[in-house]
Amino acid sequence: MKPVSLIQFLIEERRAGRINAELSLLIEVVARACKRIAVATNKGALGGVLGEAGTGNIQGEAQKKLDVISNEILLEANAWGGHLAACASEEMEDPQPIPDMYPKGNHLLMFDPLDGSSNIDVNISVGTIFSVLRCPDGVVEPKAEHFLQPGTTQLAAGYVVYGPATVLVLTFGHGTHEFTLDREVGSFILSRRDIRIPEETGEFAINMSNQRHWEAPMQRYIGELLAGKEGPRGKDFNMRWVASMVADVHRIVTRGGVFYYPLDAKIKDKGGKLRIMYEANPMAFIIEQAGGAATTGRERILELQPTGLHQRVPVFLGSKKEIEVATHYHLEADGAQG
Ligand code: FBP
Repeated sequence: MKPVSLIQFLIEERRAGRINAELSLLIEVVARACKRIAVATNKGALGGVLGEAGTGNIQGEAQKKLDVISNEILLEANAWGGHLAACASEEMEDPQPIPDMYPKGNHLLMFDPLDGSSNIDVNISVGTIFSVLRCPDGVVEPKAEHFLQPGTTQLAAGYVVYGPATVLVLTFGHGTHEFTLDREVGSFILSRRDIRIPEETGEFAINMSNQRHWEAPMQRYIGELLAGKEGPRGKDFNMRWVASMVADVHRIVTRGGVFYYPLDAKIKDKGGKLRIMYEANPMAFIIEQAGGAATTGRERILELQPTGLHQRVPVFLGSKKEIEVATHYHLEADGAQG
C-alpha cells in the first residue's frame, strides 16, 4: 500500500469536510515543531540539552532545559503560523498572546511541551501533548477564562512520543490515528488508521508507591487486581509504570490496558496530579475516539467544566470495561451506585 503522509491525510480530512483548512494547517505547524523537538531530545548529552534549566514553572516544578527548549519551539512556530488567537502551556502561568506582527487565527492551542520530565535525563520516552479549541467569537485578546471549555468542545487533540521511534497520535473526533516519523524523508507517515482499544485488559499502570495514600475504593480495586485469578476478579493482571504519561498512554493505544493517577491524601488539596487542559482532556479525547473510556473515578473527564488553566484532576483511562469497574467501585463507595 502506498504510504500516506500526514499532509495527504489532512487534505483527505478537509476534502471529506471533517476539518477546515485553518485547523489542518495548525496541525501541520504543531507536527513540524514536534519534529524539531525530536531532534533536540535525540541529541541528549551531545546537544547539551540534559539537566536543569535553573528556573521554575507555575507548577512549582524545577524546569528541565528541554522543558524550556520545547516550550520555545512550540511558541515560536505557532506565533508565526497564523492560525491561533492565543496559546497556553504547562510552562507558563498565563496564556501567550500572538505578537501583533503576525496574523491571528480562530483557534486556541494548549500544550504540555515535554511530558515525563523526570525521565528526560535517563533516556526514557518523553513526549508532547496538545489540545485545540475554538476561540469564542468576538474575543480578540483571549484570557485564561476563554480557554476554560469542557473537553467535549475540543476540535483536535494529539500527542507525540519521542521514543525509539517518533510517533504522533491524533484525533479530530473522527477516530484516532497514528503516524510514524520517517526520519529519512522527514515526514510523518500514517501507520495505523481508526485505532480500536480492546475493551478488556490484563494490564494496569499506576504509581504503586502511593498505595498507602489512596482512597478506600482504589485500595480495594488494585488489591483485587493484585490478587489475580485466586481473587474476586478470577484472572491475573500485569503491571507497567513508565512515569511518562505519553508513553503509558501510547502502550494502551497500541495494545490496550488501563492508566490511573487517582486522587490520594498527598495531592488531595491540589485536586490531583495531572492537568485537565493539556494532559487529561486531550488524552481522554484520543482514548474515547479509539473506543476506550476516561473518567476521574467518578465523572467523565470530557464533561468536566474546567475552573483553571492549570487545574489538576484524577485520571482513569483506557480499556472501557476495566475503567467501568474502577469507576463503579468509587461511585458505589460514595453511595451513588448500588
Ligand atoms: P510532567 O512531566 O509534564 O510534569 O507530567 C507529569 C508526569 O510526569 C506524567 O507524565 C506521569 O504520568 C506522572 O507525572 C508521573 O508521576 P510520578 O512521578 O508520581 O510517577
